[in-house]
Amino acid sequence: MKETRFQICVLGLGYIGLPTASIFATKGKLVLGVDVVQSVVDTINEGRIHIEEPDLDILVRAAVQSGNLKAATKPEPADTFIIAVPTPFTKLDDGSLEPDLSFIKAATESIAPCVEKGNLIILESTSPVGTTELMRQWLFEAADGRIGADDLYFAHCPERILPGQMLKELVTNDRIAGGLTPEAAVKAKELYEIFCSAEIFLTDARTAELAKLTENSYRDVNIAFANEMSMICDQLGIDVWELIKLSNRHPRVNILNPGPGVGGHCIAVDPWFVVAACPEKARLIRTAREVNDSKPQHVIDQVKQRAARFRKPVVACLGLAFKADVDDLRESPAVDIAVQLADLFPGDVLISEPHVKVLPKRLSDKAKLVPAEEAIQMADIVVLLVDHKPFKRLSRRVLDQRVVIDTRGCWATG
Ligand code: SAJ
Repeated sequence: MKETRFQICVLGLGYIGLPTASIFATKGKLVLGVDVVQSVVDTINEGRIHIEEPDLDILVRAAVQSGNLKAATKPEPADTFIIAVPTPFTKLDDGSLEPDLSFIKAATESIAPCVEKGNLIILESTSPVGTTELMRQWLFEAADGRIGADDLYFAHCPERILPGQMLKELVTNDRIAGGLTPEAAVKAKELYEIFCSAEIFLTDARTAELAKLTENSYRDVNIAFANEMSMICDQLGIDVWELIKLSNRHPRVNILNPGPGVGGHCIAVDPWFVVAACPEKARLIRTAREVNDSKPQHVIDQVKQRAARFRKPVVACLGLAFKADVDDLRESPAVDIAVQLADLFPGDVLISEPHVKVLPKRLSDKAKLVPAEEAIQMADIVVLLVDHKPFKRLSRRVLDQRVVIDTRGCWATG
């Protein structure tokens, strides 16, 4: 890489930061990607990736080989800084989650020695309302009088890309540029226009922050409706898949799919940031979270009920990921269900998950990882937890003589 000043510095090289840094680099920008984990930095500098996402390896390799993307553990001066670090959370006694902004604060403080008059600072991490303002405050405190209050431009530009389709959506999704000032929003828009072919809407930072949380809360509420209907149907002995298929024939009804619960690091988490900000007002959002969080226990109760007629049932759990065709096990209801079933039926739980080579720690000494056909062949009860493509393709004949609990409607006939 030439000895030169970087144009863009991206902090956090995970699911959002890495594709973003790489796409800017392939568009000719000189990009420094920063991550606190040395092994992540080394992997990227070798042109390889540490996360699974279709075609991300090709993009990163191209970016590194072009000489425009370099990774490091420390930031350097640049024109623009993009903060894309995770927003972890703390679990409270009532089951709700509270955002933990310590990673955003640390990333902001780490750029304080590098920032210069005229720089644009963008927060991409999903954040509670007011975080961009806090970021400005943290930065000025850390810069210790080296820069003035009006010297920098701050904006929140939330990411909306869907895991599994990230590279396509990075380019084709509309975006929101929310500035602490109108000038900052315009500057952010101009930056994303480098690779984004869709519309970019200008707003203020607080609206942009809440827009991101609103999108994921909206989806959570709609999935909760589907999950609630599935539990009502189970009680009434009605096939929920047929019910939804028929109801969705109404021109203004579009019910989503029930499942074993809602997982991932976004939809199962972000609505709580709204609840934490306005607990008295966010009643529907809180209830939706509670409904979705109650679904794993409903599935376990179904298995217990169906297992009662066996002396020592063998249970096959198909899938651990938080959704179909990804390897991400974060906040996955399937993992919680498998762990509890392994406790209920010690030594008799088999797991099939085509996207992992070893079971997560919580399961490794309780259950066995085997291919799907083998698990089904040995099982009395088959619990489908994730609708991965290979499970959808299984011949229905292998399920004959088995008790089948299909939480995703993967084999629904309705
Ligand atoms: N799910 C259902 N039923 C459905 C749809 C989803 O049970 O009908 C479950 C999935 O199985 C999974 C969870 O919901 O456990 C979330 O999956 P998802 O595919 O709906 O969303 P994510 O978490 O992969 O990505 C979401 C997206 N947000 C919206 O669709 C509003 C994505 O656009 C965001 O960028 C991402 O969150 C994020 O980073 O916030």
